[in-house]
Amino acid sequence: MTDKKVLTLQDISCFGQCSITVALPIISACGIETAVLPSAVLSTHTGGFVGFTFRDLTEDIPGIIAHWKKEGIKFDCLYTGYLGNISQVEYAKVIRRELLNDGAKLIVDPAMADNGVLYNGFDDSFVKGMRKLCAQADIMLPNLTEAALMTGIEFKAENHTEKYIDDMLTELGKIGAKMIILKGISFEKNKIGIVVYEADTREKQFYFTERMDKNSPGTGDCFASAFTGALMRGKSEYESATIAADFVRECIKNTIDDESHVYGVKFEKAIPMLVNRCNGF
Ligand code: PXL
Repeated sequence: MTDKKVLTLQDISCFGQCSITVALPIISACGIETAVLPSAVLSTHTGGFVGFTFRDLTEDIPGIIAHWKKEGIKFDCLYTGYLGNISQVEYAKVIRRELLNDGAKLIVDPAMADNGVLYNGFDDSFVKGMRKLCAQADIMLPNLTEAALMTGIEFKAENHTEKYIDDMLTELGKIGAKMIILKGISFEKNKIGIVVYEADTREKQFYFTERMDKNSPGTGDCFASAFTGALMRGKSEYESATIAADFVRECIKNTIDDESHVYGVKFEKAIPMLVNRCNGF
């Protein structure tokens, strides 16, 4: 039997529990081999640290792709996250064409904004480029801030109405991704959730869980990684999204009592739960 292989394109934030440093252990915990294509190297992530280093690795990407091509290396999924430079969208397209097996998935987490604002260093042209990458995706995983930026609809943090979410999904559906998993929906004060939306059929399925009173960088990466791992283990998109949502809730639960731990979530403590869920327990 051949197991699925994932390639993830995102940055290495050397410290800070996000991007590749969470994607590798999480997808591995799901039982799935993961290769990395680092988009940039930063000393830390950009959400709360000052004076971080940043090295854009765009120049290294074509040589890496060419070598893999020569070796006949192929993947069953390309999962993209934080890009070091918007020109990397073109390389994601090349990888999709040349390094993916038939039936492989392109999963795009448009990691560029949260809590109503763009991450440090990103601008409108980055949003436009990310929208183009999302257009190619089988599955895109925006949070509400990213969805608002890509659709031009106003961002609302909470107290959402069904109409607000429906309008957002209709506009997101026009981007071109086959499936949209929109995160950060809140119809009730103590609940937070996601909707899994199929663009063609307009079918939507919601999932809600307990809202935790803590906002941490890296939770989007934990979600996308657990989702990717579960999906590659053969779970449906909806089940994978529920596993990812529960996993993120557990990550935050394991962090909430430590007030000094503000830069990320203790995802390591929630890995046993993720392994169990991937194994069907
Ligand atoms: O977790 C998203 C993320 C990834 N990579 C870098 C970031 C952030 C969020 O701030 O700064 C470098």
